[in-house]
Amino acid sequence: MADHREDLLQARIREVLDANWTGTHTVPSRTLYPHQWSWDAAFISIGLARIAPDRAWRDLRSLFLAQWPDGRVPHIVFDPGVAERDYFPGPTFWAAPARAGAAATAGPAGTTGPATTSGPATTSGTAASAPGPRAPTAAEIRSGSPTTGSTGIVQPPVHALGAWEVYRRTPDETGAAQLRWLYPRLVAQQDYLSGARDVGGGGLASIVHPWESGLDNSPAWDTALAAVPVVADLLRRHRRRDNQVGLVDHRPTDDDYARYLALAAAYRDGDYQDTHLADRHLFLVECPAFNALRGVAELALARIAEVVGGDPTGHRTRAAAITRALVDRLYDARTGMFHALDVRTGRLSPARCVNGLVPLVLPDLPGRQVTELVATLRSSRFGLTSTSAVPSYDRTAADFDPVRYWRGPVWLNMNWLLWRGLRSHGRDELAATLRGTLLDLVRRSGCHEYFHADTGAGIGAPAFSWTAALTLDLLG
Ligand code: 9YW
Repeated sequence: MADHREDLLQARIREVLDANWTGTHTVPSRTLYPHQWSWDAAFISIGLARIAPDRAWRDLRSLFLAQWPDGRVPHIVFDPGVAERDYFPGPTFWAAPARAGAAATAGPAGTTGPATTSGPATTSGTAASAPGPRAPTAAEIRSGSPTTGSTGIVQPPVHALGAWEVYRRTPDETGAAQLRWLYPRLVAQQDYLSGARDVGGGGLASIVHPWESGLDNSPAWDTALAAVPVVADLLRRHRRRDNQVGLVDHRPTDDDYARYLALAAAYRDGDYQDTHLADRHLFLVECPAFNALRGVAELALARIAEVVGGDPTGHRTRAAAITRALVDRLYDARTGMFHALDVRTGRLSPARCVNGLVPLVLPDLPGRQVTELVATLRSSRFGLTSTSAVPSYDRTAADFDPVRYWRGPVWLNMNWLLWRGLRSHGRDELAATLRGTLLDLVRRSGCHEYFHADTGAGIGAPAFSWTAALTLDLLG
């Protein structure tokens, strides 16, 4: 019986991943998201590793072919075959790579000097000084993406973990060759985030837009976002598409959306440069999940470096520094969890959101924080039980909304990260409970984008790639 149920689930998952495969990459959803998204590609590769590693590598490679000379990996790579009207804001709004030219001449990770030189595209020189593979030159990185339209913002760097997971499942020569190609590019991605994006100067990367967190309308951004004026005219000039395809009640509000457009336009109009951001940009936030995933990426890079002949020690040292900075800057002992820091005001957001639990995924998180995060996970605020997965926001908050995107619903990627975190800290029983709850949810409601936080009903896009891929990984 159990086997039959698992077969059915596996078949459904394969259908979703096959239907969303374009031949070069996987889209998150045919209906809502017709291009390639950055952190989606990483999560998807982790599932594909189990059924089609060749596709997993191609997904990661097609994303990194659009990497910018300064090392940033764009949050969306636009498919030139998709009509502009099918996704907003599309290539015309972002105006990259035309605008990217200026960011490129600022040099790798915000250093000065032309990007056309043959110097390494890293600031730490990790890859360049290591005896193994050399970093790609800025020109080489750029040569991959001259015609590809992309956005100019980033998403959480889950890709090194993805690459490592794919290799771990198929540790053959093909996999090693893929790692050799990816490694310097992954290092350049990390260097961009730890260099140009350390706006607060404390060792954590700032996001310049809520979209960079991947948790678009999370309450974690509410206080920082309040500083961004709502320019209604922007919404009149640009028609939203997301709430025509998805339900209005589930999507970010118009006010939030107007702020998103204003922030994206301001960053674009500054040619995507990261210099003097503190003086001119209205949204600069250190997200606990984004930074925890930077740490996880360094640990994955240490494993990859062992295969490709890089320097694992440097990566481990950097991972430890990120964990320390997270605890020092973003942990609040009064709430027993991490919070987003508004770099402009120096204040932690009061909202208790799922991104504040994600640092559990760091294996070197100190015992005190682990114990307190686990207690928070089990408290009525997040209510992890055998019938209830972890919602995206505090269930007891007055503005908790079980259907509105990142303001309440259950998301599979966040729960998958927590599942990994619980296991890495020896909380096997709770990890098994969470796994069982997630598998039941997907069996019952399908591979939806997110799930109603009270009823578990599937909502958002119905055939969503990362839900399918990560469920495959949970199945083992
Ligand atoms: C958007 C694609 C993306 C995810 C984000 C999620 C949503 C909306 O969908 O963003 O239009 O970009 O919030 O995490 O990458 O699945």
